[in-house]
Amino acid sequence: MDAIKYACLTVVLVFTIIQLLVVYAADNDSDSSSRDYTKYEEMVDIPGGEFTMGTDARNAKDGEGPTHDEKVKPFKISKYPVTNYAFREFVRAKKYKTDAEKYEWSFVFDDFVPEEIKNEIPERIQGAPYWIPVKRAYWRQPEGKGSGIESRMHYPAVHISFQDAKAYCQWKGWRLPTEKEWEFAARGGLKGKTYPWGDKWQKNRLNLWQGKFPKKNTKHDGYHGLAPVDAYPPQNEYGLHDMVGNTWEWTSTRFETAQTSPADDPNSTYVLRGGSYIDSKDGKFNHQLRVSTRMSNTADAGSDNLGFRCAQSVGTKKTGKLPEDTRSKPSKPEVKEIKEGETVKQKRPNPADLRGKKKPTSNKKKEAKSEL
Ligand SMILES: [Ca+2]
Repeated sequence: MDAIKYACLTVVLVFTIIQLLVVYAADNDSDSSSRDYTKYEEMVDIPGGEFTMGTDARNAKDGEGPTHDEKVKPFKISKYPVTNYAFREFVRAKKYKTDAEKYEWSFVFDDFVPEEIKNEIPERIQGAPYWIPVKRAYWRQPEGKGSGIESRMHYPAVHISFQDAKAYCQWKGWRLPTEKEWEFAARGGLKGKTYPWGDKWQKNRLNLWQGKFPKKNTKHDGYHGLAPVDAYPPQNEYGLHDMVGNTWEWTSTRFETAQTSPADDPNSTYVLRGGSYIDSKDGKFNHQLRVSTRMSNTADAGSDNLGFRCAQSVGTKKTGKLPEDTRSKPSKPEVKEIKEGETVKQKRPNPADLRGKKKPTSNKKKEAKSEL
């Protein structure tokens, strides 16, 4: 009898331990590896100086050209984009809720949205049906309910709005880089070059879209969607990773200098830099990836190719203080009963690449235009 008792007790104990482990894993998005993710929070010293910003290329767009002379003071900038691991530390410490959580949805690229979710979402964006507005998609569940970051701690945090990015950097005692600083850093000390490493295109230095967008991605660079922040070697002599490709990154620079809206207004527009995994080598679709690539978006924008990195003025100290949340509260999506034949327009931000193109249309099987 004793043997049976011991056997039962052992089974119960083992079962309890397994349950505890499962609960712990679910609560902590734990990664089984003992990897040191804090190394991705390193800042790099950038010397500052004068430089020629922008490009005179004929296909310059979104104010990328003409070139002009600029000057920046010495500063520091993150070696990598801010990772899921680092962003999670911030969220845990400050119980921070991102704009995507407040809106209760964000944009996910079509290829990563399960069919059953697509079928539930009849709306698409005119000219860009490959951006799907997915409910409850945010940094911790980048493809919506059921997705997670357990194995993606060293991936860039995405679905991050301007205000989210700014709040994270301020909590670290840092700030967002200005656009000038971002480009100075990306150029890595080189003058007038197309890429952070020089003028010659080099494979496997960045994560982009290879193949015919949006139907085919050959993934020669190893990644269909996002890549880990250290998937490729540093892109320049400053040792910076992922400046070009993978995710767009917020800067603190207003896109339209004449904007009079408050800085925290969801409709204020800011410059994004770096391009993302849906951009291209030659600009035949989406943006051409180079050191001067830029565009803008509203402060509340969110999608699975939109992240950030931080900067720091030389001589400042860490405060660890979160700035007062002065954001204009994004109104919650209106929840209305939908009568037959009625359409309901919900308030929602833009995906990274489509400022001002968020007018929804019905989900017809249309070919996406190759140019945004
Ligand atoms: Ca790729």
